[in-house]
Amino acid sequence: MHTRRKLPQVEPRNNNINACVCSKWEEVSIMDEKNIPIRTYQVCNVLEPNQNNWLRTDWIPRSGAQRVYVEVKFTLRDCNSLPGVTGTCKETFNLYYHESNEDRESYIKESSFIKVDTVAADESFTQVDVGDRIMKLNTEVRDVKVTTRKGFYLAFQDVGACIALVSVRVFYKTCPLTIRNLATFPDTVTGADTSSLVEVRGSCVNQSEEREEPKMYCGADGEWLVPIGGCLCSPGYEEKGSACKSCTAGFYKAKSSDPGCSKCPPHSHSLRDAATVCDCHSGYFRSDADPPSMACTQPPSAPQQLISVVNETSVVLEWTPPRRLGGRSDTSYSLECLICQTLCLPCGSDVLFSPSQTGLKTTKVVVSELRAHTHYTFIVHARNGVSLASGAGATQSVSVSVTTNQAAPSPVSFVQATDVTRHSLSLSWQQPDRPNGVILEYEVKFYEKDQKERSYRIMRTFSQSVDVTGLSPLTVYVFHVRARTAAGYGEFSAPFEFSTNSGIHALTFCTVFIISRRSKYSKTKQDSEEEKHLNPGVKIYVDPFTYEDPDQAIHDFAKEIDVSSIHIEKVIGMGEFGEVCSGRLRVQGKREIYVAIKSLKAGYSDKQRRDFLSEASIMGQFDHPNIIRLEGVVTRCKPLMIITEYMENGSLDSFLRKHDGQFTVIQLVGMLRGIASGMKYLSDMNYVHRDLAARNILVNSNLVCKVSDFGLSRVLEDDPEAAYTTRIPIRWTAPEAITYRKFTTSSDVWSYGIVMWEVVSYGERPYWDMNNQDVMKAVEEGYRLPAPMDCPVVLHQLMLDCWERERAERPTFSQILNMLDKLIRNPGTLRRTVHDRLLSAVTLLFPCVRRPTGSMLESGLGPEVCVSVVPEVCVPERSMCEWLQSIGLERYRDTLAAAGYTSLDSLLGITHQ
Ligand code: ACK
Repeated sequence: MHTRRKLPQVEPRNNNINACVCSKWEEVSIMDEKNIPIRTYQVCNVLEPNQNNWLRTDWIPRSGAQRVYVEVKFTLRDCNSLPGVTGTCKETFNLYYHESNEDRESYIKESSFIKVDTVAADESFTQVDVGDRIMKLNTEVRDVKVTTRKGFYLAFQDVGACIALVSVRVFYKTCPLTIRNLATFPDTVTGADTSSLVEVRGSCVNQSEEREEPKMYCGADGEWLVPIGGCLCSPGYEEKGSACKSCTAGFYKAKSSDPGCSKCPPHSHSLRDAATVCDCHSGYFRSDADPPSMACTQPPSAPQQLISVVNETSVVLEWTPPRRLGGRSDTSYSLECLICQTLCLPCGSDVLFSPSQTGLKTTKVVVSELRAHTHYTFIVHARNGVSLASGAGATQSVSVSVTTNQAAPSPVSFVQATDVTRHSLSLSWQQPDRPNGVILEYEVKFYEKDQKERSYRIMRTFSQSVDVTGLSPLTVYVFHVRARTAAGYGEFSAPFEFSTNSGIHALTFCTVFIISRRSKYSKTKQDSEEEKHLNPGVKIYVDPFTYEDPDQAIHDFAKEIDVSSIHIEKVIGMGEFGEVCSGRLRVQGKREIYVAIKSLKAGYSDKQRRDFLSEASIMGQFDHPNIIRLEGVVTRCKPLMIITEYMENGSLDSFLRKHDGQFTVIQLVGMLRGIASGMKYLSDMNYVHRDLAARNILVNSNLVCKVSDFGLSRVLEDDPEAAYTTRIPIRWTAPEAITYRKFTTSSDVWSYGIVMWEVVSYGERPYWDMNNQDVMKAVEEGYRLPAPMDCPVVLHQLMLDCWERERAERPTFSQILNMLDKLIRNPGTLRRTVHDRLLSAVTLLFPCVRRPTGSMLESGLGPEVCVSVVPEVCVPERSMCEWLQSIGLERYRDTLAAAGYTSLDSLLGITHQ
């Protein structure tokens, strides 16, 4: 759609169109077809040749137009209808123009005009038409480019026609004002050429903004061509018609590119028009990252069901997501770690959180590198995108307090050698970075580099240095050091290599013998365990708890048995972790054997699994006829099982009780010998049993006794309170092990003495029904179990030796074994019992003595007469005391006194009955 702009209309009037002075144009009034008078310019000099009549308009301002259109309405007389005009009559006229800035040019030369066109009539009229008053009006339009001056003149040249100019209309074209794509395009004058396009930039309508520069081309014919770019209604406004109208209350528009106003999302509202965002209802929030189209949300409630599992110095924390997530899905958790003594302070940066401490998407974190045996509080915070939003308040959290366990020390990281000679060197090292408790001792393992680890030596020391002797000259040794706390051994250090010196300069030897006879057993130093392992190739027990992965230990030391090869027959008892059954095991290629099957009851914890399997990891390292043999384990299916050889007679204590008095002394000593042999093997392996008791010895059909039950060693170490709980076998345990947990082979020797007593007394309970406190007190004060009935003197003496207060004074298992072997070889030595000795002594002096009975029972020291009492200073009944001392039976002084025998005279009443 285009518009035609009129230039000042050129009516054929004298005041604005003028004929030249010589011109024959005349202004004439005529009637049109409807009989309305109109003014015209006419010329009709058809009879005269060479006509040149000019009619010129006034100056027409261009008004910005570049191409003007001239519409001429005229009538023209048909030459043929005029008689006698042949040759002179014309039926056309010429249209000229002349551009000029001058609006009042009075005379313009003909030659200054430029011809636009020769205009011919479509229709001409005749005399008839005139008579009929038919006006054959022609309309011709011509366009002309006018670009150089402010205005122009038009001129009509008649060259001999009969014309009447009825009207001349001069106009230009514009593309009209329009709105397209929310951009306003102004009324635009078309271009100068018929083919030219005028590029027009639109301007965005009110409350809108440019999406892309709005442009449109205005064609020469006044028509707009396809619009380019456009505008979008601003935020808060939407397009209606060709305008932008504001969003009403309850609606919003956030971005100009949004299609229109939208209803406020849940938990939000807009009270005013033109809202670009809806405000959240009270208690609801929107994070910076939330789009305005998202519902307003809330922070999450606290995480739930926080549980902690402590594993040495690591804690696994697990929780369930908050009950209310606040309408969001971006809940994350962060962990606060506090170390709590009197005050709770933030944990140090050395604590590790896996996968991380903050920004957690999972509900489980493993916190490691904590201090051993320390109280910690962990707070788990739940957050989401609006937790920090203004006014959202503090995050919701849940907390748990835990105490870490004891843990093995970290590895020793630095070892150095000084004072290196050809046969020795001094090794020193630094305490581990994380001792995780009091370091009880260090273990040094070393071997000749060439030997690799085929044979090695072990030394133990309480200090951070040790003198290593007995080395070969000019030899490279590899050293590893590890520390031990109550929680066990840490890992060995990395290897440190040191070489001994050459022997060339070592010409002088100085040997010093220090002979110190500490006791009859002190020739072998009980604690100098280094000496035990000087022999290359001696196998050393490996504590499975030093393995980071307990399953690795079990695979290193125990064979996995296919459950299908086990045939369970019956339940034979209840163990600490579950039922014990008997059954048969048939391994391919081997004969079927009877086995005992210990199983781990369902619902066990990780720790219980570890403790249960640790027994197999320990047992699997042993291979001795007096140690219960491990056949294998079942760990790949449930229940977990430990399969051992079957011992037909079950545990020794109940077996002896069942067969009270039925064995010869030699048979009993044979049993004791077996146990001593098993214990010697264990001590050679550096294994401390800690729970040696008749109930933990199993007996097979050949009366062979085997040491079993390797579960306690760890239990005691794990439980710092063990000494004060019922778990510690007080009656069997050496005083130093009870009081300061000094468990050694020497404390096992003490327990062995108790086992001897149990064996000889056919399963009697040590210290009978005395309570543990009284037992500890009595032992501390020097009381020792008396010889059981018919106890060979030598055996009771051996028991007493095992119960020496000073552990270094106790015999070694090797010595015990030698002694028992000697006794077996010389059974005569076993004949003399403690009672015989007492009675014979009394009888020697007093031929008719009476044996004390009832009064002993009443004394509360036991049912038997052979109560052993550590000698004290004999004061009141000197002669009696001296006499007992002289016959080596001074320990019976109190027993005799309690029974009323305080003087030698009173002994005269004792008889054999
Ligand atoms: O005294 P018992 O018959 O001997 O009852 C206990 C019970 O299982 C719980 O420990 C018996 N027991 C344990 N290991 C074996 C085994 N290897 N052979 C036979 N009986 C066993 C033990």
